[in-house]
Amino acid sequence: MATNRPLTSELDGTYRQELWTRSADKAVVADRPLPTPTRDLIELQADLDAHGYCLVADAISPTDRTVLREKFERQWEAEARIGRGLPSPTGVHAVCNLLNKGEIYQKTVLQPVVDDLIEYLLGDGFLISNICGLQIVPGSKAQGLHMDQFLFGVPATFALVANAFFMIDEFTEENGATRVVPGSHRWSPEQVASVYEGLGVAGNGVGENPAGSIPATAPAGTCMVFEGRLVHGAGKSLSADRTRLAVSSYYCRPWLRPFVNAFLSTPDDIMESFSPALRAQLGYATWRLSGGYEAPGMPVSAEVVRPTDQVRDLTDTSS
Ligand SMILES: O=C(O)CCC(=O)C(=O)O
Repeated sequence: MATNRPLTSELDGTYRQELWTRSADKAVVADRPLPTPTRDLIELQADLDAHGYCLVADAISPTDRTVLREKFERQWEAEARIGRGLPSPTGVHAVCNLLNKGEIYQKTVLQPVVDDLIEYLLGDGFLISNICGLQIVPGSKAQGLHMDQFLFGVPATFALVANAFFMIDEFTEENGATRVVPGSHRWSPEQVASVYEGLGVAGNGVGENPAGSIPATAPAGTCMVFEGRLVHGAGKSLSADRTRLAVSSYYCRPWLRPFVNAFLSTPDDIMESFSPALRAQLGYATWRLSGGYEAPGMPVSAEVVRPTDQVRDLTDTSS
């Protein structure tokens, strides 16, 4: 199981060797079939190596899926009412920073098999970057194809970020299953550049499903883990009445800045309610020689300004 463990090897050079081994692209079996849902870790890792994504079977129970769907929809409506919803150029309903918004989200994303796969991609000490809900609704347009790590602006031949996409509904082409380009994580810089010509996260101007991509279809309850170099994008809704919800748990390497700053975004009482393992994934742990506080020679900040208007669970009517 993945741990945010301190290594004794950080200064003796074994760590550099370990990082290099993790970072180098693995040799892949030619013509490996596209991923199908499984819980076999070796198969899942081989799918990640060959295709840039894998499908973890039976990651969320039907009962939890019902609770998650209902809770997400109420939270989205409540945030929209107070003007805190994320703007979406493609019409998707999105809610950010879900760990603030109900305990069920911890249970959903903290799973040993997912941690193991994220550690396989990003190494130990990985951080939660953002946990959000993404619901494609009738009328949602396709997103432009993109790589998640493109935002860092640094071409890297290894994964900088990774995503665990919990499918709360069955993913079908009709309801807007995520579009993927299998194997694109091993593309050359020239191939990657060609994808970005005229495209972008906001869409390709017409909102149609992009050529060259396939829908990552799978039963409800599956978790699609994919790495930051995989070319992908949200699919277009072709349905008049069906929605598609995913809880996306997005991670980064421990030396990158997460999308959401947990120290500013999580009120103290909620942070204190988290397990030490979860707090470590939110940055309450050192990694190698980084991430501590009051390190020798480091002045303590003179002023700490911590917001108090974070959005919480707006579906909880018990208080
Ligand atoms: O919702 C999806 O299928 C993909 C979303 C995505 O890639 C994004 O928001 O960047």
